Amino acid sequence: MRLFNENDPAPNPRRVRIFLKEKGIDVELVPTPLAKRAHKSPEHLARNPLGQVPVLELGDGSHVAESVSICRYLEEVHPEPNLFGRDAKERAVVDMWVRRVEFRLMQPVGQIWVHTHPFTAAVATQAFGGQFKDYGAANRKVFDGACRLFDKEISGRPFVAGDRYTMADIVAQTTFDFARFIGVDMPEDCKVLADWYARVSARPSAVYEVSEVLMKQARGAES
Ligand SMILES: N[C@@H](CCC(=O)N[C@@H](CS)C(=O)NCC(=O)O)C(=O)O
Repeated sequence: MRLFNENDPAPNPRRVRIFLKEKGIDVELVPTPLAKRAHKSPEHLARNPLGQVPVLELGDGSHVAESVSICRYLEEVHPEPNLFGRDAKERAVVDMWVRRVEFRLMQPVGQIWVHTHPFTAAVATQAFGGQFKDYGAANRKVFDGACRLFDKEISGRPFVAGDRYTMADIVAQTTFDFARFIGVDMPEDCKVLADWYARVSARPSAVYEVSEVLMKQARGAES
């Protein structure tokens, strides 16, 4: 197996790398530098027509894209430690929280990134004819509201989907790391969420390799 990968701060390949570390699975990482448009090369488009990373290449040469789908495959072939739920109910609850993170938290973060951040101005021009800055900025309110919902919902339990670490924590952690990178912090009153974030960030799998210089540039960038 090989993983077509981009390094931090890219949040989606990071989900898979954290998952691999938590499972103790060793997979060859194939650099696919977004800055060099490697993800839009004909070779990569043949692996994933959406021209995105991560993509997992299986032993038979076929490919699976979408970070959560890749992790589901890895869970099937390496069941332990379990990260998607042990029985019907736990699997449903983990899935519910993964979807809530993707739709309620990652979605506004993505809109803020694409429509307000200078790093994505060229991409937005190509995709939408320019950035819709007011729309992007309005998503900060949506993100704050989602943070408060998570803060309330996870109070009284140590992890996003219950009493143990699961895929829902990985998807949430990578979302908050990326949000922080682009200058979007969780509201200060979200104390439960902040405690959870500190807890998952202390795990060995959570190593986040972004230089101080890049972090400062990204967080300080004026939109
Ligand atoms: N839903 C996909 C999202 C993949 C994605 O957006 N990857 C980013 C890197 S973090 C990417 O390839 N961006 C380049 C592009 O969309 O053109 C997943 O979960 O894997």
